[in-house]
Amino acid sequence: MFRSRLRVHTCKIVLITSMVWFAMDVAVIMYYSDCSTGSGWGCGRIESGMATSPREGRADHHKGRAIRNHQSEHEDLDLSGWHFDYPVGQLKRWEPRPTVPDHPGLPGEMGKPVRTPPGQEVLMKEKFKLNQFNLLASDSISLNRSLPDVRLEGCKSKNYPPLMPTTSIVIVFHNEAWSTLLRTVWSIIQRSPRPLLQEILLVDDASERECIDYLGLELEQYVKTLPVSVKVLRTVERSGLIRARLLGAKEVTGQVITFLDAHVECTEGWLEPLLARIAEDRTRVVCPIIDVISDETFEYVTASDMTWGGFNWKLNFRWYRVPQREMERRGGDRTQPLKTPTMAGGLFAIDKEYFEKIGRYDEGMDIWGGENLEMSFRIWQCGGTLEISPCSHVGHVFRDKSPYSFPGGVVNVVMKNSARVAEVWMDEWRDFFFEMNPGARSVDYGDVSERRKLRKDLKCKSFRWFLENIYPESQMPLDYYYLGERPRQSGFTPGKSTTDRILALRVLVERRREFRQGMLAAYVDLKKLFDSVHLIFAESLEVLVMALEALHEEAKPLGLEVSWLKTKVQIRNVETQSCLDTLGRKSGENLGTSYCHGLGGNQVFAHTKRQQIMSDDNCLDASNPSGPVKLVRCHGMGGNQMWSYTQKEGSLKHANSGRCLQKPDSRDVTLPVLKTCDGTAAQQWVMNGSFKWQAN
Ligand SMILES: *[C@@H]1O[C@H](CO)[C@@H](O)[C@H](O)[C@H]1NC(C)=O
Ligand SMILES: CC(=O)N[C@H]1CO[C@H](CO)[C@@H](O)[C@@H]1O
Ligand SMILES: [Mn+2]
Repeated sequence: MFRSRLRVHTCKIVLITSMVWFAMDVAVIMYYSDCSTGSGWGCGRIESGMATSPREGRADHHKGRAIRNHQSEHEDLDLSGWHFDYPVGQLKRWEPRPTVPDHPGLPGEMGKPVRTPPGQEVLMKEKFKLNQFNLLASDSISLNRSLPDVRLEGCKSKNYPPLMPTTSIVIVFHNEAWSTLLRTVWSIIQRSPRPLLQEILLVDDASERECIDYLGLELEQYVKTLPVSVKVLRTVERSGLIRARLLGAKEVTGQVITFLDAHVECTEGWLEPLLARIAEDRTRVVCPIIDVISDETFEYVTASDMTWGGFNWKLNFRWYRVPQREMERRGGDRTQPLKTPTMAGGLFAIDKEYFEKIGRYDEGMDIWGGENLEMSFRIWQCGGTLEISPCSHVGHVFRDKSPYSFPGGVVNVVMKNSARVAEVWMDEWRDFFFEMNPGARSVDYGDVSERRKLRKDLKCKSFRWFLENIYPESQMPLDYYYLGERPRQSGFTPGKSTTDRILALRVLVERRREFRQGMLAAYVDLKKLFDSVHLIFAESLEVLVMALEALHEEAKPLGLEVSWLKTKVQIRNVETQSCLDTLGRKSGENLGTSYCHGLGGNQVFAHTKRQQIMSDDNCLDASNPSGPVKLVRCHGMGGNQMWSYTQKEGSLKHANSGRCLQKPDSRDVTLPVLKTCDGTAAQQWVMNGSFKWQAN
């Protein structure tokens, strides 16, 4: 009877599991939205500043040279006060482009929204599916449309160097719509000082379907008519953003490479601030502020200049508020360049030689994802500077969903790329990534020896240096109690039941090439009972835990114990034996508890030297002495997020209220509460694992 019930249940679980995988896929794809073009920005936005005035550090040695090399060509120019990191003879004189004229009455002029004409809603929806944006609207807007000048007043009156390097624009596209691609091109042509715009390189990453008609010969014919050199390059097969960009970069003849996405619009004065920073110091990598072009109406909406790039434990790029420290460093001037810890990756300018020197991209990475963090860490750790220029604005069409396919599956590709970032650049902090993403351990991330050698050859600094000097506000705790135990073995752990009818679950996190990489696999070993082994596969930890818990619950009333190998660290209550669990909730929501699954993910917390209890970028936070305890974005300033813990007493004491974290009471069995400390088992929490300061 149990046998058949269990079978039915196993089937149910398998069914639920597949449904949830599907849901997860959809969720993940939506989350990464249109990130296959490298922007990862469904994910947020920024803005920030640029300036030319304060020269810093390295620019100084080149001071004299600029004047000495001064070639006859530029003799009439007064270059005093400017510092160039290029021989002056290689730089070009330039003039700002005239403002693109407004054509009132035409759709979308001045960045205004376009409304779907009545009666065309069905057609609009039909066309929306092709690119995941309102193609009907895009097609109705002039390729030369006018845009508002969104810059801060201080940007409009800035003095840029009279001489600047030339740039080649590299744009990778895949099945892009004609109107968005060509509007990108026209916005560059119309708003970039002509002498500085060496060429535009369009890299077609194996566009398919009906697109091939117009993105093929028609495009090649069209670009020949443009007033600027525009070349179309093509990959032989789908290569992904990283390899396609490398292909483009190889052909660059300008001094600076500017990477852009294929559905952007450059605004007035966008290029000068980027090139000016690089002219002074070629180790600067500069991003514009990425404004938003609505995917529904193509309205141009400015983004905040008060956010910069960060990342969480899962190595997702995230926008966070610029800390006061950085505002002060810039003297409160919002037009000054912002030193950002990481970049979104879609749009940036970099000196071509510097791009080569610091190792271009990691060619071991696939398609898309993680390359922006890899490059950000590399730039900072290897002596460069990564900036956002608040005077440069480029609009980008953000989409809710990606219209692209990802060979190999988006989860696995991103996981693999991120694992490479963690392995090469993050030193001990790699553990946070692997604890949060147990599936990453089983990913075959390939050979990283060349990238490690690059790091060594360039004498790059440690990740600790990066966290201490560039990103002290990071979501990676600088000093922490190490809360994880590496899995020592994957093997079979029998249940504790004394009967010989032991039902055991064996969790293997192993590479299974014949299935999909990065899958978690649970062996449900039923040999003793039924002479069979069942396999449960799950792409995510949440799904796996759900399946295992369902089995566990099923077996309990039958007096059977279910167990599986537990390798990850958690915070367990001594009385209830349950664990603190974020339950996947977001900032502002309550902390929870649940069955200790020992698989990491939502049950991984770090107790830091700053006395925080962190899970990813959230901290346990109690603003009210009677609770509830919430997950709140870590602010790093103590206060409601300070907790003391001693292993001996086992109490988790909230510093501000002096109260202790206690198991949930009957009102809500998943909600831990704050109570007067009494030393009972209900207030004792085991944070097991070999505690040690990660700090020296
Ligand atoms: C854009 O404007 C330029 C200059 O005003 C003009 O030469 C060009 O034909 C226009 N292009 C389109 C596609 O309207
Ligand atoms: C309560 C408990 O499980 N304690 C264990 C924590 O881990 C150490 C080894 O690191 C064991 O010795 C304890 O028994
Ligand atoms: Mn994009």
